[in-house]
Amino acid sequence: MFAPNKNIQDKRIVIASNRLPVSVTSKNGNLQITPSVGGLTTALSSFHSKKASLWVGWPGINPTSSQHKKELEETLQNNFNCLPVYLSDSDLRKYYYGFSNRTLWPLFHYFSSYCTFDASEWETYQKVNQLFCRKLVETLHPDDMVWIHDYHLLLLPEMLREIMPDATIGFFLHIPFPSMEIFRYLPWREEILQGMLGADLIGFHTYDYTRHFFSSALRLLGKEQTYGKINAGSRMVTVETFPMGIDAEKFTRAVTSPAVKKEKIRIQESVNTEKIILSVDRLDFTKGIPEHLKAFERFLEKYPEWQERITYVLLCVPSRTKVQEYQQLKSDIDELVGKINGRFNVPGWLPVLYMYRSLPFEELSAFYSTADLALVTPLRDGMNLVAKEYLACQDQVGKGVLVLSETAGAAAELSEAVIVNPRNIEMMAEAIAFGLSVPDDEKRERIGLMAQRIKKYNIFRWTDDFIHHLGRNMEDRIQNQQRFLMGKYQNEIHECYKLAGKRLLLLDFDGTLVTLKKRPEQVRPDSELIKILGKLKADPKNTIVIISGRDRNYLADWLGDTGVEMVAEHGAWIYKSTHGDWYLSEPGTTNQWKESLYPVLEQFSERTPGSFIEEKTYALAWHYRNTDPEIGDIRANELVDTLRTLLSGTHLQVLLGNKVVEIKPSGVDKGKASLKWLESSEPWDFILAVGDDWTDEDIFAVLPEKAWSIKVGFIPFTKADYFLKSSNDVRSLLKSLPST
Ligand code: ADQ
Repeated sequence: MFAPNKNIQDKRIVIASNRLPVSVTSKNGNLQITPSVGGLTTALSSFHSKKASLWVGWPGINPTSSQHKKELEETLQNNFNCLPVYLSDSDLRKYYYGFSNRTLWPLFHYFSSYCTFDASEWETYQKVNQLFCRKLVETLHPDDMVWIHDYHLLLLPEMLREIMPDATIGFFLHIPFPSMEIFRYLPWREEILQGMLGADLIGFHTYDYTRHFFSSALRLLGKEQTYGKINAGSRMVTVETFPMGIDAEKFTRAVTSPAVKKEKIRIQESVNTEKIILSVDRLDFTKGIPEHLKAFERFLEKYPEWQERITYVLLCVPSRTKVQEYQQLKSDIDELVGKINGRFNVPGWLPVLYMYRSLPFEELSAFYSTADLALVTPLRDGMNLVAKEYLACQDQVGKGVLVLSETAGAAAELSEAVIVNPRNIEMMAEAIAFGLSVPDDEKRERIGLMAQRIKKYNIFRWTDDFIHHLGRNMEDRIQNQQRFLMGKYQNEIHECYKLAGKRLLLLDFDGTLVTLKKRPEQVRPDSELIKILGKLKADPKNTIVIISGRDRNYLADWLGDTGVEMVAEHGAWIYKSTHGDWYLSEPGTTNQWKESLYPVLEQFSERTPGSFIEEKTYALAWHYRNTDPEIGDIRANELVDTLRTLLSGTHLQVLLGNKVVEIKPSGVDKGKASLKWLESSEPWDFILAVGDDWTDEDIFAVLPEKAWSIKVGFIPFTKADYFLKSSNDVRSLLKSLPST
């Protein structure tokens, strides 16, 4: 199915988003096609037109006859490389206006009081995601890369993965991913997270959104991240930050074009004040438009010397006009504009010039390059491309100032802007006054630095970066899949086992032969395991060694009768049948130190509910599996740091295992313990080592090349050559080893 060596650049990229980059309407039976407005389509259209990708989405219209459908589909395919997904009025009402824009949009922007949670809208949301899934399945070639966009299609990655397990799927969220405390309000939060985790690569605009996603995955699904990757069974999902860029050159070039120059003259003639302030927004409650207006009003009030010398141009593009809250917002804005213009009524001066429509590119660029100050102060915004478009147009002009909201994703990159709290009207009014007073040199410097940055990390770098990461993840996935001990490897291992005269099986216990439980004492070997070990041991060619971090009394009690050999406390104690009793691997090991270190662990236990201390003969272990997962990890790292400082220069070492911090004598580990068998005079011709924990890596590290090493659970950062998914699979493997 895969062609891993095919150059990633050559692959077809299939984009899926709610809207196509063009909107279709019909007038007197004729199709009318206009570019869709919005951050996602504006930015991605540049990429789509340069790389011949296919775009799947809603065209804005449903065909009325088969002739109409044919004409529509041919036009979209031939002229725009687009493939339509048709949505009925009821789908649109419940999936688009409903679940997407009355549940997810407000929730993800921290407007939880605006949210509705309606089960039938959720059902339609699932149904529409299925519609997209079917369309993709019909269309995809095995070599394609699928790139799914935004909050309308959060379930699509997993739906597609179920039908096409080998597909290469990327997902990018254009809006914020909220903090776990907000996200958890969603009744279908687990389903949404699972849906996203169907992708190979998940991208967010800022590191904060990425962090929030990790936190939700951990707390709501119990899925930990390791080096930015989340384990999704037999795949790793990479989660990364990709701050979206724009086609900066296109805007910069436009400023000097005759069409834009002409527009600028027209603007300067119609707005005949000394300075212009500009805002450009989709009309949406997240954009903080009433707050912009109130800040401008306050500015005029506090700095009356600017009256009659300045105009605030407020450009709003209509959006979601069928949603009642948006209609209300529109009338609030109309009223505020009327109030401000009425209040400062002077013949010949209009303080606020309000335009409620979508502007053609040239006119928009002309406004950007004319404005002395851009007021980009959304209450919450995934990124905000307007800020970047303004900077690209000011690059040549260099006279502008950007006032930017701290809650826009763009603020993470544009620190030279005048950063404000968008709910603090007084602060914004001051920022306007400050912005207008900045000396020209400083303006040029600030704009120059930011413009440089957005030119470098533009929309093409952004898409390349995303696609490159997706390709890398795909190659890793193919390689890792080949490491799962299935099919031909199972046969091979059986064959080697059968032919061998002397076999050594080094097996970890917890997490490898038995599944992990909340507390160590809840785990006991069951009769099946005893039977498996007994059968293996009965073969005289076999030596079975259980290598565990457990106390030796537990092991002796549980496994003593099976005749297996044992290593306890990560290698401190050894039990060999030839020796007949337990002995210390490092004679002279002491344990008086436990007395002085116990209080340190006790302090951490008191501060971390759910954690507890386990005392072994030559080790102390602090378990934190049952703590709040984030606090547990933080405290474990703190404890490791504290102990490393305390123990430097002593004969003790600290070990961070699977939800356990352990102190034990240095010179003792599972690897060194394994050498007691590996380096014996026995002519081993079959060696198998299986483990799930970081401490088992020490065993893998000392194995000879011919050994079979198996990691239980899918964590690619391992020295083991193969993977098995669970302790059940380990048992199946052991049971399947042929009798000789
Ligand atoms: P949007 O919420 O749509 O995008 P934004 O990033 O600001 O927000 O993009 C708006 C786009 O619409 C800009 O390209 C702008 O030029 C255009 N636009 C606005 N008003 C216009 C007008 N009157 N006429 C013509 N064009 C107009 C979502 C997220 C953002 C994120 C983007 C991209 O909400 O946070 O930055 O996706 O990921």
